Amino acid sequence: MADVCVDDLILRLHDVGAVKFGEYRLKSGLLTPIYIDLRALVSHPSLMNQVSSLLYQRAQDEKLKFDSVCGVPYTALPLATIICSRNELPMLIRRKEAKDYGTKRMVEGSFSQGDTCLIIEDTVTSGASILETAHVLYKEGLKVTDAIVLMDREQGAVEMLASQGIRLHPIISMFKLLDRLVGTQRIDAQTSQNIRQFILDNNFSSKNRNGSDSTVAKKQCRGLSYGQRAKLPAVHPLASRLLSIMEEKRSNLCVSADVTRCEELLDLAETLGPKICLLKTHVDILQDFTPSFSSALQGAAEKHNFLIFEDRKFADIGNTVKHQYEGGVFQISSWAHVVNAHAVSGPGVIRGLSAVGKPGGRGCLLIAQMSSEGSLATGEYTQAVLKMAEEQSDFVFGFICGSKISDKPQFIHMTPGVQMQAGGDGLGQQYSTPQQVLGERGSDVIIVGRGILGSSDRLEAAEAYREAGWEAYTRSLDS
Ligand code: 5BU
Repeated sequence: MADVCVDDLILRLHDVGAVKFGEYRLKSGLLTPIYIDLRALVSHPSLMNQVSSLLYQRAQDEKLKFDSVCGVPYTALPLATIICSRNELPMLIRRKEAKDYGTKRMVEGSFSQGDTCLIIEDTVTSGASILETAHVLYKEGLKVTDAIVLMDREQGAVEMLASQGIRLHPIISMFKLLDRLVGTQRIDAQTSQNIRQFILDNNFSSKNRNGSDSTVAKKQCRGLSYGQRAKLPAVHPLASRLLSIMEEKRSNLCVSADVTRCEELLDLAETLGPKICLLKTHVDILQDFTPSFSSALQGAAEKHNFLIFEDRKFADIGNTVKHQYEGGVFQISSWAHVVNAHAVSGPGVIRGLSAVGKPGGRGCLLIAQMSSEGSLATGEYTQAVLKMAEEQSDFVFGFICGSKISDKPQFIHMTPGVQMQAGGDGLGQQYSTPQQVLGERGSDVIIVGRGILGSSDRLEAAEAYREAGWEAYTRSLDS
């Protein structure tokens, strides 16, 4: 009976345009031959009822025990509402916008500590959005053991969630959907075959992560959360640490602490520390640098769990940058987790820096593009930088760039020139918004200086950027 209902549902979904074939470019830039968009369901009440019944039926068939139901925002929210209303079950709402995060509740509805919550989702690719909702529920003391999803794209979500202790129960799987549509002559066998190949080539599950030539490492990193990327086999240990911090603190914000006094910089580290994953310095603009400043900064980084990035932009021959990195007044390698370099002098610059930094677990970003108007770091130069990074990925773990330039999820992309409004500063700096940088151009980290430093309430401004950055990232995850 359930199978008949599913067969019928597949055709109805196709009828209302919720399953589309062609070439669709996801926000990540990846071209997909099939696009599932269940947002349109709300315009079809009888379909909404049919889907909700099937989801709830599945919970009963599996004899799932739960105290409440939570739909992953937004598309699954009305489905969870119908299920709860019809069956008189308590519902929980996960807030997506945490306006006053930390003071406002992230989960609405009443529950007791230790209650089990069943998650409902409309469609899954990697499973990242289910996991994210589960994490919000865990933080409130709830348990999540099962999730039911209408449409599983069969790209590894079942395995990924199982590895996190969550059983995923799909109603429709991608291959079943294709079979049904071929069987009813709605699509031809070749289209189906192309999609199957695409799905097999783009599987995010950990069972495929078996080294540097794993499928996942070859593919786009969108769809993988920061936390998942932190666990990839090919990831640099420092990148792994940074990605874990980003996941844990829900922050992809790097503050550019461009101030000229040590006290003010330490004050920034102390105040903004909880909001950021990285703090970026220009140590050579400090008027009163002393070695005790760098110890104090390391203390703040330890306390608030962020990494220190000295934006030194090394650009000389290998032998010279070795001295500049390790010695002189600043002894950068002793306190900065991350530095960056221009690749203009060739790969020797990385070898020189690596000789100093690698033994201590430090890492380097290559400047592949710049935010300033008229920058020469474009086109072939950017491609050459990418190649150089790939050749020395035991020390280089990412890029300074305007948009994502590498599909390898182990590389972290960081973008300066970010403010809430696009524009410029009159001296060549060009600003984009967090949504443009993270949502549309696929970068991972926003670097913000004057957007925060120029505010009368720097903490409030940092929180606004953190929130905007996190929103842009979560929205792009399953797109
Ligand atoms: P702003 O105040 O948000 O414009 O500061 C940007 C910071 O990032 C500043 O420290 C620059 O030196 C740094 N930066 C940049 O703006 N653009 C680049 O391409 C690179 C670094 Br590389």
